[in-house]
Amino acid sequence: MPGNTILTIASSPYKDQRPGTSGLRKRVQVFQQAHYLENFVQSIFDSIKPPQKALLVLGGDGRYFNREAIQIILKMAAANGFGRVLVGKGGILSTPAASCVIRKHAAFGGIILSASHNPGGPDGDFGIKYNTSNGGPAPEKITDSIFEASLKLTQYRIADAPDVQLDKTGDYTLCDMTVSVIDAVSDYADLMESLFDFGAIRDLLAGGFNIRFDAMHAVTGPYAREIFINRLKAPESSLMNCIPLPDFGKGHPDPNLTYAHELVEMLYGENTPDFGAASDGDGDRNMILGRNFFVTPSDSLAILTANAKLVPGYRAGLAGVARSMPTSAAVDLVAKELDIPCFETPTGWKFFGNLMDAGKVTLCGEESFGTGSSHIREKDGLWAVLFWLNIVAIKKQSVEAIVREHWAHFGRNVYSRHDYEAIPNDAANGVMAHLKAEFAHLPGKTFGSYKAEHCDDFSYTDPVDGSTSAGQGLRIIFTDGSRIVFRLSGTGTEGATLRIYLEAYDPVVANHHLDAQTALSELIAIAGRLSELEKRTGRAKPTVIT
Ligand code: G16
Repeated sequence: MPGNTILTIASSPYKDQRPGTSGLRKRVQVFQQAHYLENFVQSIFDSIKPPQKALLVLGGDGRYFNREAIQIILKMAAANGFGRVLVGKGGILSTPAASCVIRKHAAFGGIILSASHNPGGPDGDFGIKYNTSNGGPAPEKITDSIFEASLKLTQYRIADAPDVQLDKTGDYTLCDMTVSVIDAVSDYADLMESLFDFGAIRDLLAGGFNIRFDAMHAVTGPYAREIFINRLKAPESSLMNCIPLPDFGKGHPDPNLTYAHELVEMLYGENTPDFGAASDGDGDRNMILGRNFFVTPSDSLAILTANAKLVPGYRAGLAGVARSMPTSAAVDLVAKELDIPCFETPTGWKFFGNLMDAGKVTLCGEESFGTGSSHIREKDGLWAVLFWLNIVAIKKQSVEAIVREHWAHFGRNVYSRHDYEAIPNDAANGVMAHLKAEFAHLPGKTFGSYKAEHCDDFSYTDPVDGSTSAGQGLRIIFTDGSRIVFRLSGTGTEGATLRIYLEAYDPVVANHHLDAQTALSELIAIAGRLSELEKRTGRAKPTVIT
């Protein structure tokens, strides 16, 4: 009879369930194949081996297929011996809120359903990842073991029970398991209020500082309303696209200059708001804009680090900072001045977890619009927005003035990323193989004003557990510290995405007004020539420039 029966369903492996940079991301139709989601969830449970009656956190960014997936996972959790699952109301939790809830309730782990900034809807993307008890994305040794388990899978366990209602908070029973439907918005907003000077931000806004926050019809809408409208008393007009929709209003919930164009158009021109910000599908990314001014994520990390003493939660000082390898070295210069350690990790937030758990870093960030701190173990979009507002409220300067002052003091790490999306895999692999083969001849060679000094394929040894991650991106480093990095993305769902990261250091204030593409034009041309990109892929220009 439905309600109590645990079913064991025979299944066979899918061969493509290797988690990427951040969990398993595929087209919705792939996840809708028979047993596909179930296989992966069982592989998670088989490899993490939860103790009986363990506590799990579950939620997603609300995209298409979220609800169906939540019900399946709840029934599988019940069948796999979990005692209680904390699930976000409506099945929704932002990624930072999920991390916050895992930590606050000392859960065994959490499952987050999201394909982040990738589009949603029946023809869009879906994703799933496992976070460990520290609230952070599972490290590689766990994602590897999940993949191994997926290749050996023969069956999965699921309760034959009715769906749990998710729209009202409270406790419900599913077989022997309790499902607690929670509203995580206030937990998360409380955490933000404990870190930032809400009084100073409230005064800034009351004084007429005009902001726009664009939730891109994704998960942060309710969190933004609670924080900006209810707690910081910002006017209603401060919020844009704050109703979460399963297809993100047919948008691409990626907070960058290309996809957040509605906000960008608002911030560029005459009489614009003073400050603009956006976050992504699951709320962990951020973009910061001033009037007619874009703050690169790499600069943002450096500026937050340099000004952390202005923020109550960080006034006591920073243990250290970390950035992913392709992120610019702007933060390194600040760390040097503050005399704190600076770590360079591979791309992927999971690499910051050990450093934060060991108390080695407080702030970390990536060029991919991610910034965060040890308050949780995920990057955190609204946190970055509040950090900026806190700095502006204390310094009483515009965003642009704060950035220019920073550049004048530290020099400018001019930076850009060029993405070539949906390239055939063979062509993308061909570019990488060709570059690697060239590496032996490059050091010492001159290209216009640049001389190659060192080339390698970045490899990282975790200073905490000694694990090594090789093959993390091809670097060409020039004698003046400028760099070109080539890397294949681990989050795309169609063909390969080749990312080219370009960085040049310029201490000369008179050059700081230059547009990044202009300032980097010589490096861009060198990257094209060395990689034979156009010849090998047929692509003359990038799909997205950030
Ligand atoms: C994920 C990871 C980030 C990573 C980004 C881009 O972000 O959590 O650490 O920087 O992908 O990765 P890739 O260059 O491999 O595509 P998100 O926001 O998509 O979860």
